[in-house]
Amino acid sequence: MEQTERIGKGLQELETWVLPAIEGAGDPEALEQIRVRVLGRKGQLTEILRGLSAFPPEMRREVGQQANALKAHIEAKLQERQQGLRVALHEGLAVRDAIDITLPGRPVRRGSLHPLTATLYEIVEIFQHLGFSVAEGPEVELDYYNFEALNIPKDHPARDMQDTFYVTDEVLLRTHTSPVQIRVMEAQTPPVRIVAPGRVYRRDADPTHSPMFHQVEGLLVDYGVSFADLKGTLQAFVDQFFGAGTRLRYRPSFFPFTEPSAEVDIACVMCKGTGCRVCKGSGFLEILGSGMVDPEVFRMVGYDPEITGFAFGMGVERIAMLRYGIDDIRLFFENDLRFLQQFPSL
Ligand code: 2U9
Repeated sequence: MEQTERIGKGLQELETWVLPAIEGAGDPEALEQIRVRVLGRKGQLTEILRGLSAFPPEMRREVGQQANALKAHIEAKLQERQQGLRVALHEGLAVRDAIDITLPGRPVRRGSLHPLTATLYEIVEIFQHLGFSVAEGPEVELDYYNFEALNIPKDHPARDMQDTFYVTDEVLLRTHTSPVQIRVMEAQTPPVRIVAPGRVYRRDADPTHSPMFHQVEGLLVDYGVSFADLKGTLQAFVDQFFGAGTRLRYRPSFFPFTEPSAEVDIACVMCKGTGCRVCKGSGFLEILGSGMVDPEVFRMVGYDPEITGFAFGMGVERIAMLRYGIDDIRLFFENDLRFLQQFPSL
């Protein structure tokens, strides 16, 4: 009897602190703590109910009923309070975190084009205004399109300067964008007026050479095209890109796919031709290669033997380095913001 009285008292005590505590819980976490203290695995009421099982049935009945009733009551109160808190939270949020539409907007930080992308776009756009279309092709190319069709057979010494990354003996990363022009000529008849911009790959790495770099190549094919057309087109390009009246110098050269071939220099952008550190005293800067398309190339794409054309190619990194006075090509690929943010308006 003494024991049941003690339990009854315990239940009363429990009720006197639990119910006000539930009412006073300010948030869902506090409510959960109360639930665990009372109804959890080691909670006060749970312990009481567990203790009852040791009593004989007639003693258990009365206190058991009391305990179970209290349990149901507490559970109902917990649920009620939980619901109340949820509503309060919702209303509180609506007031506290509503967007103040009278505040000024947060400024959006604008990005800018990578200096190489901007340079490439600018070059391409100038040729588009001269009537050239843009053609693109795969960076993973067949040996045939990258070399064979450009008059560079398997044992040709020109391959040494264009060693690349091979996927298989016949599949490689293109060393220039010239295979794009071959693909276009296979697909369409003259006239052809295209520029082929894009990434190219070579086994090369030093301050002025990167294993991956960008080129813009051009090809114009029609009947009666001469070297004078090539010179006029390139003069129009440099007038736009480097400034009106930029002087050009043509030096004889050799490429397996053009004959005759020429390397093209501009009068140094720094000293205008008098000789300085940038042009190493020569007064000129090499900017591109060019030539009349070798008839052998036309023969391989099945063009009329009487057809004529000129082609040229330039390295985008090289041109951007000259223009901005950059002395290390790797700066383009390190993505250091201190470098990139110097070209904010590009
Ligand atoms: C076809 C026929 C001819 C493209 C040409 C060059 C000269 C040239 C270099 C410039 C710097 C490569 O990136 S670089 O090292 N390119 O000198 N490229 S003529 O001639 C072609 C292309 C396609 C069908």
